[in-house]
Amino acid sequence: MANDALIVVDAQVDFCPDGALPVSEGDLVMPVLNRCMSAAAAHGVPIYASRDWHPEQTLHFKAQGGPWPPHCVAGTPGAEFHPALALPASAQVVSKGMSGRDDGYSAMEATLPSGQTLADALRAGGVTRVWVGGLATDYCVRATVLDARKAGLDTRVLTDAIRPVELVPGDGERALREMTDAGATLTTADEMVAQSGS
Ligand code: VGL
Ligand code: ZN
Repeated sequence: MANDALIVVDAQVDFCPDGALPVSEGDLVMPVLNRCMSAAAAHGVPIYASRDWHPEQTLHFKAQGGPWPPHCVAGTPGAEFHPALALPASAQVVSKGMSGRDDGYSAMEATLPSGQTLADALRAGGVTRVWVGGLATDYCVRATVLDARKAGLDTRVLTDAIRPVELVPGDGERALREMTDAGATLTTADEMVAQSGS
């Protein structure tokens, strides 16, 4: 796991049941992500937790012509990480979707407090393999995984730690196919935990 990183995508209140843009069963990924984060933290694997962090007005929202109801507005309760997500002290938060001019789906373009992008941080850290879970399969997980593949990373999708929005039924399955077509590997939290010792 020496050159690994774990990317936890948008495990936020607004993407869970009762949130502003609810993903069916979105809350069920939290315990699975927690297992992955514990294993990562125990083995010194860097953890990056992305958050959707939008301005009040953005082309991403319906009122400005975008596809989505308002969600994850920076600083609001809906933008908080889900209360069941147990972020280890070592986890680094990266924020995305802040410009107001684009959707900002990919966590690879999210930025650390320093302004460095996750893509640059991974490169600087010599990361060659990433494990990816979170919300939602057909948007931010998909975009993150496709960007990780473009960056040449060995990319493992944690299928039991993701759930789709499915604006259109079948979007989740289609996204998984796009990810594997791009060279990503589907795996599970159990497999990640099992490999963590090696
Ligand atoms: C997301 C829709 C809108 C996501 C973010 O995190 O997948 N989906 N904004
Ligand atoms: Zn968003």
